[in-house]
Amino acid sequence: MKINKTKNATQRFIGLFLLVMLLMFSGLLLIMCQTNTQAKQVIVWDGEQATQGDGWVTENGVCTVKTQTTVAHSGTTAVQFTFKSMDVESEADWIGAGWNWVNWQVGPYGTDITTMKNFTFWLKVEGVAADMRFNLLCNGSPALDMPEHHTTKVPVSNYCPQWKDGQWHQIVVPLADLVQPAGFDAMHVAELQFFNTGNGNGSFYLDDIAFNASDKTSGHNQI
Ligand SMILES: [Ca+2]
Repeated sequence: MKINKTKNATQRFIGLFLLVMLLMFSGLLLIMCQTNTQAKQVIVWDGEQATQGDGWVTENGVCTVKTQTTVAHSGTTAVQFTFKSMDVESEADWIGAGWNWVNWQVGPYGTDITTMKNFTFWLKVEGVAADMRFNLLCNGSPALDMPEHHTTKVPVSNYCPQWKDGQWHQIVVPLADLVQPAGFDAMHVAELQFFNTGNGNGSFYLDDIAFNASDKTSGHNQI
């Protein structure tokens, strides 16, 4: 009888020990997964957690770029670029803007994208737009906005054909498509530049501007 009691106690101890080990292992796996997920994305502007930023607009049209709290994808804040072509007959009357998330600091300021695979942002369009093309700009010293600071431009429609339907879409662009010229500093990327490349009268709303290292390399998501 005493032998059986000892045996049962030993079995219970082993069972409890295995259960504790299983719980610890599961917890460790969960932490590793969360850490991995967090490491795969860097949000450079969302208006709520990442709030530093300022914009510019071209002068060949009536346009503004600013944060506002009426239309947003996350939280209550998004960037709004409003545009109205001055010459409705001219397709060359493109107008554009930029959103700089280091507030124009010149020098080694910006986002290191050397380990990232995609550039992503959420976009909603109101009114009439032609085509939206965009590129990234790296920081530079002593002058900003030099030719070597610009990636190539890509059209949103390549990644999201229904981008003008008035809904929010997440645009996912492989960084390989945004070709970096010689002299581009991928360790200090600081600005998104975007253009309505023709006649238009409306707004682009942008939110949750980010980079990620996800293997999903192209396309869009919709809410
Ligand atoms: Ca937001």
